[in-house]
Amino acid sequence: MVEKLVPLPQRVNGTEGAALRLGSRWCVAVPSEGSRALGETVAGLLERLHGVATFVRVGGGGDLNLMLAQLGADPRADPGADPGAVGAARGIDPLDEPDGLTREAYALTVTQTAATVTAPTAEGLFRGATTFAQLIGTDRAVAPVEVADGPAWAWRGLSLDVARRFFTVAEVKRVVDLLALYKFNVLHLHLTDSQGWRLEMESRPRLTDGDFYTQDDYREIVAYAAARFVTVVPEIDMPGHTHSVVRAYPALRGETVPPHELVAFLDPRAEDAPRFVADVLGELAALTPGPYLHIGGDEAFGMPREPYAEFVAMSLEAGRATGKKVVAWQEAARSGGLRPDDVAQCWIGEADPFDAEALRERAAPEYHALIDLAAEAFEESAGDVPAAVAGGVPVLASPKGLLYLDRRYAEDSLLPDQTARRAKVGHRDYEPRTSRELFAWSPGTLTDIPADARVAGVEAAVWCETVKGFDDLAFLLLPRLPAIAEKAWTRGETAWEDYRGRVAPHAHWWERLGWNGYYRSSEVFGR
Ligand code: TNX
Repeated sequence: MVEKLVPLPQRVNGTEGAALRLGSRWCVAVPSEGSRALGETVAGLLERLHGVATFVRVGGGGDLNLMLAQLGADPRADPGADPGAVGAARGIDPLDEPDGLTREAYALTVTQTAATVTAPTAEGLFRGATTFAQLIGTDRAVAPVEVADGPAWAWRGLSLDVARRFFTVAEVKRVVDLLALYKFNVLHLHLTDSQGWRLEMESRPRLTDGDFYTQDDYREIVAYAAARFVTVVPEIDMPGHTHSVVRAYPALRGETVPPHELVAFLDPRAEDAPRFVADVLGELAALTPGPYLHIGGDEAFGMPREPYAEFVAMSLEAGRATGKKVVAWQEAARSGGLRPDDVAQCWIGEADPFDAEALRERAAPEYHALIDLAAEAFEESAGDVPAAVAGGVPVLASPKGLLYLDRRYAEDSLLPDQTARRAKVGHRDYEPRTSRELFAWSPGTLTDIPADARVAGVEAAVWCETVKGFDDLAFLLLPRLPAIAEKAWTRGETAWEDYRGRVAPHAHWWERLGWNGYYRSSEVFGR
């Protein structure tokens, strides 16, 4: 059964004795009324993965017992603080000091009579429960085992592009389910881009003229994620990627004429710009219990340096005025405005150099000027991450060569009819890679990140220009996302062959969670 665990825990020891044989109705026991909501979330997960009715009891005597206690202590000796308002939309800071990593640690013991997760926080209990869920066999037996576990990296995220392709609240919840199963703790929502602004703004109603989340929808997503200990980090991407903004509020374009029609940026000197930035970030902060706002800042191609820096400074100030910390794409670090409690998200990587020549050859002539602007911008980006590191700003690793999941697969499919989709889904400018190739790295030794950087953690991204529906999303995320979970959670390196064998049986759970569109990779599932 251990052979199905992804991400692999720190320590797993099989123990003597008979297996735990689960019946036809399961019970999750929680320590107090205050943690009933946590129990319900865990019960729901077990039901959905295994198709067995599961109820919650306060006290002991469950098939799965969740016990709040310091690790290493007798679980009964110190019931600890109440896990509190679990299920309420609360905001966890993945980089919280001093107990960042230990907050998610847990111990799991399975004996012939019951399973018990012990952890000092509700979050740790939840992480341990997801491990238990993966240990249960199709025969409902669990081999006796002792697991001691905790994450290698504090920030383990996925950025979801709901701007290029809108996903319904129910679909985003499905994404959260997947994140929770693999112990991710951040859902970064890329809420705005040139193609659309996807969150209702009471102060600027014209922004949302297509599919969008009402503020209540957004609250619902945040609460659902919080119940699974996933913090939503919402992004409003400015000053570039803003056709949707200037379409609705042309005055924000200011005097500067962008050098290409595919480029749009906001002018910090436009009369309404400061109020606009303060209003949208203010509304976003008010809706977001988590401690971070992402202010974007990427790819403002062709925007002169000075207004770009001014705009970023304006966003930083407005973001901080809400009481939140700020995350920004690496370009925003260039002007030195980020602080040690902010986060710089590093995405431009050596693994995928921007090859202007090759792109020009393939692109129609009207794109050539744009490619040149991009090339210029990427050249300048070399100093971004060193600037962040020099300023003591933690770096979030999202190198696109490894962590952008809008990349086509190179390996064959088990099913011939998936070949057509394989050619369509995923960014055409990226080299296709096999799942195995994408497994060959480790967060501690990324060449794109200076050795003296404070690494916040790892965040994958799935950009959705090529995604036409939920099945396309499933196709890009699975089977690759769990591999990233293993990089982010597991300490030390694991071997591909071993990993492949552990993840292949998960396809059954993906289907149960509504992810039937996953790629039937021959490399992962065998031929
Ligand atoms: C770069 S990553 C972008 C996105 C695109 C993506 C395609 C980043 C900060 N900007 O706007 O969707 O490449 O992979």
